[in-house]
Amino acid sequence: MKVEGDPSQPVTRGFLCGKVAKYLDRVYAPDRILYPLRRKAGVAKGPLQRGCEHEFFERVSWDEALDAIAARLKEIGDRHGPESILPYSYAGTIGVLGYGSMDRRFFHRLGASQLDRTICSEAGGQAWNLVYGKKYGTPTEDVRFAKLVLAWGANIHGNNIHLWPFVEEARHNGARLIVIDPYRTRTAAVADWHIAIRPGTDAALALGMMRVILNEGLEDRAYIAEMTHGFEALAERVREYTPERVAAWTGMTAAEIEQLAREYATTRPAMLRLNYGVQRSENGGTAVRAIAMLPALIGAWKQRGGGGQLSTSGAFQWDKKALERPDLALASPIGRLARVVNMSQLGHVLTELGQRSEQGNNGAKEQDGPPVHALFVYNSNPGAIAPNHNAVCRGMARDDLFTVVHEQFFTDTTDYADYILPATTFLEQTDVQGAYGHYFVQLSKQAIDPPGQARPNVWLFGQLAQRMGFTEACFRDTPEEMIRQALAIGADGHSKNANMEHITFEDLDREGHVPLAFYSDPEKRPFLPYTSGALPTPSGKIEFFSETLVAAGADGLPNFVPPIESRWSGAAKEFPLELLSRKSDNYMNSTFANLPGHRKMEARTSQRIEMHPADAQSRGVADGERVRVFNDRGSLELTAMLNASLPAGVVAARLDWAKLHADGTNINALTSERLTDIGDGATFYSTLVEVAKV
Ligand SMILES: Nc1nc2c(c(=O)[nH]1)N[C@H]1C(S)=C(S)[C@@H](COP(=O)(O)OP(=O)(O)OC[C@H]3O[C@@H](n4cnc5c(=O)[nH]c(N)nc54)[C@H](O)[C@@H]3O)O[C@H]1N2
Ligand SMILES: Nc1nc2c(c(=O)[nH]1)N[C@H]1C(S)=C(S)[C@@H](COP(=O)(O)OP(=O)(O)OC[C@H]3O[C@@H](n4cnc5c(=O)[nH]c(N)nc54)[C@H](O)[C@@H]3O)O[C@H]1N2
Ligand SMILES: [Mo]
Repeated sequence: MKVEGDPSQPVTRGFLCGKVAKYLDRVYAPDRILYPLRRKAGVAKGPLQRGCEHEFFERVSWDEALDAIAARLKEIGDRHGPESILPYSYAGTIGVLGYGSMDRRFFHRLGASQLDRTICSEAGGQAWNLVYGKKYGTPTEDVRFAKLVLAWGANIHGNNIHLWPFVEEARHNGARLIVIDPYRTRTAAVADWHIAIRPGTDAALALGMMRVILNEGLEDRAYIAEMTHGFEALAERVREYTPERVAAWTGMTAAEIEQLAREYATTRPAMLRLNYGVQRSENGGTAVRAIAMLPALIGAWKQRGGGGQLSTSGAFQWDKKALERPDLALASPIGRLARVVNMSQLGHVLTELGQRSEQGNNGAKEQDGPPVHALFVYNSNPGAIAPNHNAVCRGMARDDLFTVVHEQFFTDTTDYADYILPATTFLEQTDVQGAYGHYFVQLSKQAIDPPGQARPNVWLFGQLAQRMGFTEACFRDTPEEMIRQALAIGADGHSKNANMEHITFEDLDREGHVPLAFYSDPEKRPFLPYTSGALPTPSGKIEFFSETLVAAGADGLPNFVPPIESRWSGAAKEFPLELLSRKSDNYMNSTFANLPGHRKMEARTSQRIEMHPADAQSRGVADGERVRVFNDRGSLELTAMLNASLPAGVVAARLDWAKLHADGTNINALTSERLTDIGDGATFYSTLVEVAKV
């Protein structure tokens, strides 16, 4: 058996990233969980030695597990109110059904708390939508026509390999690649120009670039007049951002800022690849908003291959109502939609919620209501990926917390489970897929039988609904019926979703991938987003100024505010180093980290703390020495690795499983639950630490 790319897919073109090329190692891994398991009586929750987890659990049948879990959830709901039950899921699978369908129906009907899924992209996504109304972007295939590719907080080579061949083709035809990233990624290392900006200062740079562009008359007046709103106010604001001031924040020189602005504004087509790196920062929403305005200011959207891409996901309008059935909340014991709990504050939620009523950081929504008594985890590994790891573990270790984890492996999270249920991989289930880097709807058909008794998410939540006595017919829908619902297939056999009206289930079944309507013939009808018509913003235009933000009590224009956890704050006296707690090149967040082949590929940087030589020297640390990295949230030991390409004062490390570290913790022991300025997202890249020799 073999896993291969589909050569007829116009974006992925038959090749796989290094991680997924070895996917069968994962499917057939000897440590895969194959049967439902129950924690043995008397075994305390907490880290279990890797490879020995089985000893602490006993095998049960699916029937026993489902009956017991349903009974426990019922009891907890009756005693504490159903909002004391918290689902926790993210991107284990991003198939439309597997990500959010039967599970949402189940939890709505139950009256369980709703989860605000903010761990990845909310700050950037909401910021982009404030400017453009919807997340469309330059088609990935068109990047080959660009003459300038500006990768801003975007590790294309490491995280987004399917864009890379188009960047290479553009460069072959004379394009320049500029990378703005504090870390010298694989992308930055091969770029024509790597700007190692200081973390969290991107809004200042974008505003500084705008000032240069306007001072030198490089803006596109006709495009601005036709397509944008609030230009005069923005022009006034950017006057404050002189190259000298911006240089002091970003660590660039004034001349570099001017050069970047000129090069960006005078090269056509100019393509901005803005990924989610910038927005994992306290002021990341504002930064993305400011950066997203650049292509509008210079009219870059008008040229094929110019413009920008944060995500193409706005083009996929699934029938979420039919999939998730929020109306079922009315039939729940609370008779309304339940409170919303922010996933990026899981530590706080499990340890403090309901104990004392506290305003979230940054004035975020108050998450009042009962304490959480049941945690239901699927599609996620919060024991590794959630910020403030120590608080998360303290919470999950509570013996009055009932925890179910639907997983493929014994992870940092299953060590805290009362029940572990075996989950399928994407090869073992059928689903429909959208995308965030292309414009094709795809069907992923089950390719193999699930090993052991592994079962898909849709099956699990349908079964649990039966055991809870939920009689609604939707809990018995099959995956194919649910795919038809996602597509809103009407009586004529065609989808009723925007951009999908031409699609039938049968087409999709036959073709595997079908382009969205506006992308049916890109050679004859290239897709140029945001170049005509009304946009779904309040003004119908691209918004430089946002009345929506003003109404919410915020600044209608972007401005630069240094993060609290940055070199400019008082806290930097005690913890002076800015930490980038980055992803691994060879894992998907925490996925794949347990596989020996993937670990080997990651070995060079694994469990290292990369430091500028000056920062190491002033602490008496030499390359290869063990150091303690700490702040007031946590501490872990790592091996120092000197890296002169980092800005001084910035250190970098990578995400790994806590239980695969010698001291049983990971880099998220240091990250905070403070939320982003827009979207209440996680701030993995605004973290202050200190480093000391062990
Ligand atoms: N190999 C691999 N690929 C992945 C993933 C993975 O874990 N591994 N994860 C997937 C997921 S879930 C996502 S969301 C995407 C994300 O894809 P990207 O958005 O590319 O993700 P990040 O690596 O978080 O951030 C990109 C870069 O931003 C830089 N950065 C950090 N702080 C700042 C800052 O303040 N300013 C600027 N300009 N840059 C900053 C980081 O050093 C990093 O190199 O990747 C996906 N692809
Ligand atoms: N320090 C730091 N932390 C980060 C990040 C960072 O850059 N730095 N990145 C953040 C980002 S961008 C993201 S998106 C999050 C990701 O956080 P998560 O979405 O939790 O991502 P993974 O680590 O991939 O864990 C997914 C889990 O789901 C399981 N799984 C896969 N498929 C299925 C399925 O079909 N059913 C079930 N039940 N389970 C399944 C996998 O085995 C895996 O353990 O992490 C965030 N955390
Ligand atoms: Mo993500």
